[in-house]
Amino acid sequence: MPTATTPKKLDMKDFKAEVPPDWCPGCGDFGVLNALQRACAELGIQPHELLVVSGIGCSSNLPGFFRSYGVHSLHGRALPFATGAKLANHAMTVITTGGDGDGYGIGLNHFIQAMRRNINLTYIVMNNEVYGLTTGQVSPTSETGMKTKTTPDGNLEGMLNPLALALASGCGYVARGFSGDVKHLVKLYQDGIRYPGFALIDVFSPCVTFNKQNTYPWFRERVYRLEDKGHDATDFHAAMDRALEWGEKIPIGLFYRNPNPPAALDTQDPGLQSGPLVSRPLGLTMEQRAKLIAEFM
Ligand SMILES: Cc1ncc(C[n+]2csc(CCOP(=O)(O)OP(=O)(O)O)c2C)c(N)n1
Ligand code: SF4
Ligand SMILES: [Mg+2]
Repeated sequence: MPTATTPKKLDMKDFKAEVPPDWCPGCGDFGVLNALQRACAELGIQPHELLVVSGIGCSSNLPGFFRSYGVHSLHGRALPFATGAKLANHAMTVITTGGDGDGYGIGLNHFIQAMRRNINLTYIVMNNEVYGLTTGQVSPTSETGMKTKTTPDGNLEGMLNPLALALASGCGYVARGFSGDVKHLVKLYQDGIRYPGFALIDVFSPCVTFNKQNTYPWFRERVYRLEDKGHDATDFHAAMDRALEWGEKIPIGLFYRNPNPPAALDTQDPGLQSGPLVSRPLGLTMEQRAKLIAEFM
């Protein structure tokens, strides 16, 4: 029988912020947000137990539209910020969100380092293969030949492959979704949040305003679900083969889940074993605290 202290059953409205999203009508990021609200509600995570950290970009505006603790940090710096927050309070569920430019461009080194360190974070990248917020420049995931504001004669560079990079960097949960398939995305998020280590969910999230190449119909024609093809997500080499697939057909779903997840950094750090740092007494007097705050202000 429910008591006054029994947490109430959540639904996605509990994760809706007062501010409605201001993305362009039809932007893929709506599906990403919607799926995240549903995933968190179904997992029963309370908004106060959750932190969502982003960088800068249209996609990185997400924490403003999501009811939980949130940080809209600096371009490319969401993962370092989230790492610090997780180590300060490892009892908190920490989700990082952002765009392809944010995570795979300016933030690429942080992306690799976070996977190598195996911090227990879930990283959701709204991959629209373009810089949306700054009005349509080429991104590391733009296709070769793609015409953008900065590549009017076509992109000469090769595409970055985030999934292959994640596998090679030791990421234990590697998935890709499509914002046109929200139900599928909810499951990928839930499994990623439950995974006890760094989890990447790259999401095709079309920019309807500045990417006229990788549109909803373009993706709908190509994407297929790995689970419909009998893919074994515990097989690292099979995952790498699928991650390299790009063309007429493009896989989405769970590419890899390490069957023997290594211990995440926060569970190993000796300094964290007696509980989250934020719950421990600082051992400072009020005067010492005031002095420290004054020094850093
Ligand atoms: C240090 C720094 N460099 C550049 C910028 C300008 N800037 C803001 S968002 C952005 C790209 C955003 O692209 P992406 O991360 O793919 O997000 P989207 O808008 O496509 O969702 C850039 C270059 C910035 N804010 N800070
Ligand atoms: S510019 Fe593109 S990414 Fe930004 S809100 Fe509009 S459709 Fe979405
Ligand atoms: Mg982008």
